[in-house]
Amino acid sequence: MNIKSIIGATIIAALVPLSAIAQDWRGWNIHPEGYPNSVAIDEFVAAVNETTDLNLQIFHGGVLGSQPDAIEQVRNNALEFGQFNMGPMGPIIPTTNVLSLPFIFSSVDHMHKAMDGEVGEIFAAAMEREGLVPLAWYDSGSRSFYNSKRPIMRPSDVEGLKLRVMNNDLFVDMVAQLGGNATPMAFSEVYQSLKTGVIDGAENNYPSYESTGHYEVAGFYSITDHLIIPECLCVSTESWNALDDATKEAVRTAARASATTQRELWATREKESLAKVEAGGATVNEVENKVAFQEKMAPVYESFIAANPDLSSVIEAIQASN
Ligand code: BDP
Repeated sequence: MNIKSIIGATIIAALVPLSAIAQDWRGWNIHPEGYPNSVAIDEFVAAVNETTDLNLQIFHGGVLGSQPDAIEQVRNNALEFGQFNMGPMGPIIPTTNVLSLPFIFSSVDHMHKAMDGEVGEIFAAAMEREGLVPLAWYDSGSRSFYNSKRPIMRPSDVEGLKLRVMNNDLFVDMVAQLGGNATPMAFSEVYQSLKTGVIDGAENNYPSYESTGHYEVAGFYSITDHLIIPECLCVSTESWNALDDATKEAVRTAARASATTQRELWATREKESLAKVEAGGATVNEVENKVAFQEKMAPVYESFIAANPDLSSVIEAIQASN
């Protein structure tokens, strides 16, 4: 750009109200088309494009990069929105790490109740300060371990297993307390790593265990339900602040409606995915004594609270919201 065009562009920017410029927003999503989250985001995109001057486009399947990178990109407004799991958010926005503590929620209903109420506001405020505005909370069910070696019945069955976790030291510690070895790894690399034996297993909900084909190469799924982590539909604070109030309202309304859709689709997909992995040869087992797993997590909480004393009130707020 030469100096003339810079001056020209500056004058235009100063004269034209932001709302009058159709703004293009690019969004990140890790899941393939047709996944509950993807369908809900498509609905969000369509509603926003119809009711506002914004022009949204979503890129499914993680084609715009890994989740930790995408979170940074949206924070920096290099991408305008994204649909994120709160697991990889913790290393970037420490308050949100509370959501990655094993067994922090007693059920998915507890998680919804907390996130849709005052507890959700605590996380929203922390995220807004760090460049992300959560517009609505999506469901991600509960996560359990799966591996290619054996069914996990008790904590000692995890000993020696090499397990992939999402990018967050809390999950490394969680697996270590059970005697396993955790490797943080990008979601897109897990299938190949399971297939070649670089890792023995991983952990996830039924829909992701199924959609990724991990059940084909790690056929023992054991219901530990150790993590219940919400997901957000987020927009960069910078893009958000540039909107007028009416547009903000329309975008939020579309996001909330999409979360309702996502949660409904999620409930159906969980059942479908379970049926599909079982039909595909996976063995799913109940864990009789989940409390034994939960008790092993005491040191995870102790070191977390020692390192983040200011967050113990957030843990208490979650426990009180049940
Ligand atoms: C899925 C989440 C997705 C994560 C993925 C993972 O929806 O955001 O990236 O797990 O394990 O359940 O990386």
